[in-house]
Amino acid sequence: MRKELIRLTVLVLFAAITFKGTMAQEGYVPAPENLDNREWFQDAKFGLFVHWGVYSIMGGGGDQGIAEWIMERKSIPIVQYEKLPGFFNPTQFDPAEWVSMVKKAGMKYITITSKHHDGFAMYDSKVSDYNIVDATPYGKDVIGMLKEECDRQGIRLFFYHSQLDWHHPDYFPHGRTGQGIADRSQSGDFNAYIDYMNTQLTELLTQYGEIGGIWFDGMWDKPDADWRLEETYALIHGLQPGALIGSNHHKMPFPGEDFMMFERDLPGENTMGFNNTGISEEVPLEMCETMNGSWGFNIIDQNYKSVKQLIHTMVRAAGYGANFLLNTGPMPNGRIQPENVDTLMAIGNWLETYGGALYGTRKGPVRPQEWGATVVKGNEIYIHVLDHRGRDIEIRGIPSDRLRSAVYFDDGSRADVKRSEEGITLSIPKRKVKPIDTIIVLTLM
Ligand code: FHN
Repeated sequence: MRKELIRLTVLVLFAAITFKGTMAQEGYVPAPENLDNREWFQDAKFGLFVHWGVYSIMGGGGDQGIAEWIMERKSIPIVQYEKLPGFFNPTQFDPAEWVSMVKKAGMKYITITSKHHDGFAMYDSKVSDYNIVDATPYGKDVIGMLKEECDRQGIRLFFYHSQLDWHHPDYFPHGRTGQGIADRSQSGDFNAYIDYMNTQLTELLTQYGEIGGIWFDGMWDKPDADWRLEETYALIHGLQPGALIGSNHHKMPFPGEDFMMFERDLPGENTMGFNNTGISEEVPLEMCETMNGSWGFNIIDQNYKSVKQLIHTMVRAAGYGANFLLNTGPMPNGRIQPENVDTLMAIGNWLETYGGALYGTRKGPVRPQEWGATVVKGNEIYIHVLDHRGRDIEIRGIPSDRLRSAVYFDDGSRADVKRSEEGITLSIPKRKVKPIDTIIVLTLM
């Protein structure tokens, strides 16, 4: 009887939050703390994306380009895939080590998969046993452990949460992916699935204190389905008004979304073919990128991007006003690949010297160009020359009539900058060119 009463009270509370939230969501007006967090987010510039799940055990199964998608790419039946959690025992997971690494890399936040498309929850979920605490020999809530450590070391934690689910029986009708997984249910109530997802989100927003936000992915699987977005977003903002919501749906942001992301593309540079919907001027931006070609751990993928390449992408992203969310796929033992650690430490070293020309900035007056990018902070414009090629650089769009001084960022020596009608011309002598990024600071009146 008492149990039943508690259950009822929880349900009523859940309904009340949802209802209140739904009302509040109409004509969404971000709460003051949400607006503050948007500023924080834009100042932060650099975060770690983490794709970690039971799929890491398979390490891509010997194929390039497969990792967290292995269930669908190899058409593994649910009943067989469900054996994976039984082998997942990341005894070497050390959240303190992860978070220290993130700090040394100069990153300010982590976005980790709470659930990917395989439907497995990497945290202590009460609504399903298909989670790390109930279904693995490890039996510990890695998300909770990571959150505690993030709080201790001053790093914000976001959750990547997949709306697409190849495992849940009510994720029906099926979307365009996972068609080959033979034993998926052949009927189901999609509304019940959304209820389940919202309950999991409620857990994520109530079990771990204040979080950075939710990074949604997977709506593209069923673009025409009724995802009840308003309700989900209102639920999240009702529970944590400051939490930032973003969705990788490859469309312009919907009401209730607080940032816009671009997958493996600089904003507007649609090399992937699906990032072609424009760039929002209303909300902060973020681009995510892999260190090799995989999101989850892939044991054969050695196609690592160089430190220089990654820093260049980060700087260009900043030139578009976008954060850089750089991914790692931890190994099944809980450790981060040493190759990734090395890369992150090298980026961190660079940021230690040059971070002042990046953190806290906003996009510059000139869109990124082949030679580099510009960003601004207060009355300073930072010109990041990434590709010098030994020639003068003409930059149109700099308000040269307001130019007070131009110096090199690293040693404060005078830079050779000539004003022109339309902007400036920069001459950088060879001895001043840096191997990664030559930065000139323009101070305006
Ligand atoms: O399918 C996912 C993929 O596994 C990964 O999570 C990336 C990260 O941006 N997003 C999806 C594809 O758009």
